[in-house]
Amino acid sequence: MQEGVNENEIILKEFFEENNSAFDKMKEFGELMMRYNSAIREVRTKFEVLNDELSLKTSRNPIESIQSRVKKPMSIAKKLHKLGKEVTIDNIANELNDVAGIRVICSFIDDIYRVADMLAKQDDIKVVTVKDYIKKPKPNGYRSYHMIVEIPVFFSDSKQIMRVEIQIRTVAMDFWASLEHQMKYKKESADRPEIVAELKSCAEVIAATDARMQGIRKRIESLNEGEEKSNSFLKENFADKAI
Ligand code: 0O2
Repeated sequence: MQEGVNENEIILKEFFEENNSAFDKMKEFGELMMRYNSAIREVRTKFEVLNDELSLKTSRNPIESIQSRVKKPMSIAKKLHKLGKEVTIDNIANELNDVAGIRVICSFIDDIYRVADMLAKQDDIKVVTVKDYIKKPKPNGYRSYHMIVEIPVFFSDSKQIMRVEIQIRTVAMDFWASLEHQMKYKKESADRPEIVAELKSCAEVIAATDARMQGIRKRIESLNEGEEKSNSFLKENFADKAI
């Protein structure tokens, strides 16, 4: 021990040094999460605007609901660990694509492609990857349209490019995925293969029902088109015209 330095002083100094660095890390982590939350808000607003506009044009809502979340610290640490990376602020920002996540629940399958395409065309959005698990479902039956996008977010003194994971699926696909997700946290059991097979069979039924519902909607729309045409014919030919 150094002469003239009391042991308690050394302990206190170490304590504050350690906690200062922990405090700095917590602050940096909090700032990064704030940036992801802001990116979520930006992307969410884009979907809300598209929904408002499309509802006016089509008299129905293509988007049923939007959910979002920032990944929990424990899940972030687990994912980095799985990738063999240290839990650092840089690794969170550079190695993970799904810290900010948005789930868009659509009414019909064609709505999914419509809103995804409209978002991808916006000039401040860069599409990093697309995984179409609707055209190519996962072996367990999982269906959903996934996009990783980058979006610029403007803060007080900088512009940050933030990555957001977007999952777009129908109400029925979402219902299925929520139930199937619960299997992830269940331990092995004799019932498991049967449940997995039953879930897969439900996924096929859901996919067929989604396709039929879309077919029915299109037929109803074509009925409306006929009605609108005859209404405009009547208006054109028989209603009083302003001079
Ligand atoms: P959690 O617990 O929901 O967050 P990546 O994120 O790119 O490193 P991956 O698995 O290649 O990893 O990406 P992918 O396939 O696009 O899946 C991303 C997310 O989609 C998953 O996140 C799940 O939320 C969801 N997902 C993918 N496959 C399935 C599935 O078979 N069933 C269900 N219910 N959800 C699925 P996480 O981090 O794996 O899980």
